[in-house]
Amino acid sequence: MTIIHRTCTICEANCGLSYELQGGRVAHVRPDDEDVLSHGYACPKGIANAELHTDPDRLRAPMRRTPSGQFEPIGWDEAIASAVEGLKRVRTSAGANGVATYFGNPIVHNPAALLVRTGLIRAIGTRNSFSAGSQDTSPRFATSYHLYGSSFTIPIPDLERTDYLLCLGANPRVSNGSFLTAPGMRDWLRGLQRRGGKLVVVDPRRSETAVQADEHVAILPGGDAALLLGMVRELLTADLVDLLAVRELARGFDDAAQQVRALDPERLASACGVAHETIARLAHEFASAKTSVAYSRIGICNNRHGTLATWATDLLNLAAGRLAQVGGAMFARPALDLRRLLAMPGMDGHGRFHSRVRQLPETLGDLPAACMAEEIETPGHGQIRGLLTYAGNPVLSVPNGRRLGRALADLDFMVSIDLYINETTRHADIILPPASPLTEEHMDLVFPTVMIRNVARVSPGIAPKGEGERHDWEILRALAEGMGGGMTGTPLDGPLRWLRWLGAEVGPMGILDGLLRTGPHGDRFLPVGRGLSVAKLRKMPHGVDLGGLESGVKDLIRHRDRSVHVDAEPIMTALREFGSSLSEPVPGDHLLLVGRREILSNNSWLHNLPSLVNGKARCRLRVHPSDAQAAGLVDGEAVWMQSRVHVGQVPIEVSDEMRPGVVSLPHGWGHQEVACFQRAAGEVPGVSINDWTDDGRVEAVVGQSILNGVPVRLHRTDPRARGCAPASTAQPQPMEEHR
Ligand SMILES: Nc1nc2c(c(=O)[nH]1)N[C@H]1C(S)=C(S)[C@@H](COP(=O)(O)OP(=O)(O)OC[C@H]3O[C@@H](n4cnc5c(=O)[nH]c(N)nc54)[C@H](O)[C@@H]3O)O[C@H]1N2
Ligand SMILES: Nc1nc2c(c(=O)[nH]1)N[C@H]1C(S)=C(S)[C@@H](COP(=O)(O)OP(=O)(O)OC[C@H]3O[C@@H](n4cnc5c(=O)[nH]c(N)nc54)[C@H](O)[C@@H]3O)O[C@H]1N2
Ligand code: SF4
Ligand SMILES: [Mo]
Repeated sequence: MTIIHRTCTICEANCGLSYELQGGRVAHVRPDDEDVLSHGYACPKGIANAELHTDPDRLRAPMRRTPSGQFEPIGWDEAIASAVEGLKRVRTSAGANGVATYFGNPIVHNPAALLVRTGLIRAIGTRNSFSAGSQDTSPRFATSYHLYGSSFTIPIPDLERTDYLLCLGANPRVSNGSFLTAPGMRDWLRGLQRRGGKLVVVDPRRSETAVQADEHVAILPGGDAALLLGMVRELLTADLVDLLAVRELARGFDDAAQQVRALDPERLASACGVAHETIARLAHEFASAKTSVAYSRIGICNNRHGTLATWATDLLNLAAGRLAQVGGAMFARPALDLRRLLAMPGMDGHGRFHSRVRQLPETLGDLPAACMAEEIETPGHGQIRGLLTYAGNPVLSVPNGRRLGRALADLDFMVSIDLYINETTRHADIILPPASPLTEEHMDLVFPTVMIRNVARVSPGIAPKGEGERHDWEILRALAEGMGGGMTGTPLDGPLRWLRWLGAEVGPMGILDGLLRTGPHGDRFLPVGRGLSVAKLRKMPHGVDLGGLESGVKDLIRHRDRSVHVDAEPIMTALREFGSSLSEPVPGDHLLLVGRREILSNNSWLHNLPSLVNGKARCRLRVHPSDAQAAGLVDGEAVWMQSRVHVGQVPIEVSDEMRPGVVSLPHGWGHQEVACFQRAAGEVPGVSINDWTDDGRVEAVVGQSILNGVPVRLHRTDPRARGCAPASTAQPQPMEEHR
């Protein structure tokens, strides 16, 4: 029996797992008790990694789509050549922007692929690059970019020491934390409470985290900017702002403060559906706790005021003197720092170019995915006619996914790099499947920037990849080279070419090794000393702990004056517009749809692993009893839900955990169309929430998809029979329209 310790790369918690191998087969997967980060925590998805490794429906060979919509296996050389030929053909006929790329969530868990991604996009030469960011983190990136000068300078709550955690739009008990890598969230939160601290959860649903909390504030979806700015306003009017801390750290606070003071507190209260007295009390508690921190995530980002609310989270921390302080919002200083790569020319930024049809801005080089369908459908120079997707499923993950699915079917050429035939990749002409992710050596690159402690780990593959199989990065590199480019598309390409010429092949691990060794804990290539290298980490199977979070942020700020720029223009504009929107009446004749996550799912995948989908079907719309009664609905019944872009049926679950007027549905379901390719998922298909979400309306600063707070109506019978049909192809609306 062999035991191999390896980081789980499914979600952001990055838990350490132990794989017990017998005769080359995985006999058991357990949490690694000695892992320096997770100390014996893992969830059922981590344990199910072994099922992913052996899933017979996971693709083992490249596939070509046949005219009948089925797939046939082909050889690697032919597959890569056809992919390159197809992409080049579109580039010749439609121009470089005619070839789009979409990189899905799992790339952030694969540092080698992430390093090669830029090289491929630059080799294609397209500006039409899309990702999961606009359904996830773009508001956080843009806020950090404007405040601190780097998209990845991301404040995280000091869970280890804080006395007061205000958690908004996140459900870490289920998600295990997002932009907050701290495995074993239940224990972190219990630790806070045991110290006598307070956990306040702001969520329109009494989530699993809210159940554990000391106080649950059932906010109106989309109301967080109003709540947070209301709290900052209270600090200003009650003279509770830590002016010393603000002057020391920031620039432009007074201008922002002036605007916040001018907001009407009663209007703020009605915009978030939380009483003014509660907002004021929360502000006083926040300021008077020994230490405190506000933390916000997805529920806030994927919202009509996503960037403004994310900025307001940081503003509250700053105003109360909690930014970069112990027990407050702190910053990681990892041994291997992604921010050094982002600092290379052309990598980081926001608003440097815009989409063709709707003029939506890029963030970190990617355009908002809400405009993918219209960029494919709208004729003209730069129209998308070819697409490469990597580890993504935008048909289920972006708003109005059905419309995108129809658009994909109309492309001239599409290639996908994925483990499965899913709702998106089924439209590809060629699918290139990587070897099982468990066969690749892994080193944490993205998540150390948001880790609760600074740790460094290198994990081996649990088995060699099969004969002729390729890792993701090898596939991406082959495509980048085929399209005439280099490996990384950064200034690193020059030295790499030199080394290759000298006979030394440097792959992604070599680049990471170089970054590690020249970083703050690196060995600087010296033969003796305590410094780190990949070779040394390979001998530390549970990783190394380099200490907890340290206070201060100036060393991480990339603005020349080393201060936090509170008054960045795009956000000040959003603040002014928000102020004027407060006088508009809050429409009230519909329900608001929000999303949720479940412990056994990870976005749209893992639904083909039997251990994660057995039991009761989980894709149900939760409805408050009063709303169910008003619509004449009973528990378990299938209801017709109508939004601006879609009408369809979904089973309901009546639950008083919902704020009245708000309904909730998990995302990532809707597998009917791939039932023959993913047999277990096909048994419990569910429906996709993103059939109902609207690509026509986006958030104002970054063009974020609005996936929470989507207006819907519930009907007992098909409303189309009565002539109330949504626009079948919704026309996009200008950004300003939906404030
Ligand atoms: N088990 C599991 N874990 C996961 C994932 C998964 O799919 N399953 N996905 C991973 C990924 S990719 C990510 S990005 C993270 C996300 O992790 P989190 O950011 O923690 O996201 P969610 O668990 O979706 O929790 C969002 C919460 O916001 C609430 N909400 C909705 N609208 C609003 C609003 O307007 N205001 C407020 N205050 N709250 C609102 C929802 O009710 C929900 O409880 O999770 C990661 N971890
Ligand atoms: N309504 C609503 N929509 C949402 C969200 C929400 O909260 N509500 N959340 C959004 C968020 S935060 C995210 S991150 C997105 C996620 O959405 P996407 O990033 O579009 O896709 P995923 O559902 O994560 O699907 C990942 C795909 O990658 C494949 N894959 C997994 N591992 C690997 C690998 O190692 N290599 C390769 N080549 N392929 C791999 C899987 O087979 C799967 O097909 O969804 C977003 N959509
Ligand atoms: S919480 Fe589960 S899925 Fe996420 S890293 Fe840990 S074991 Fe893996
Ligand atoms: Mo995500």
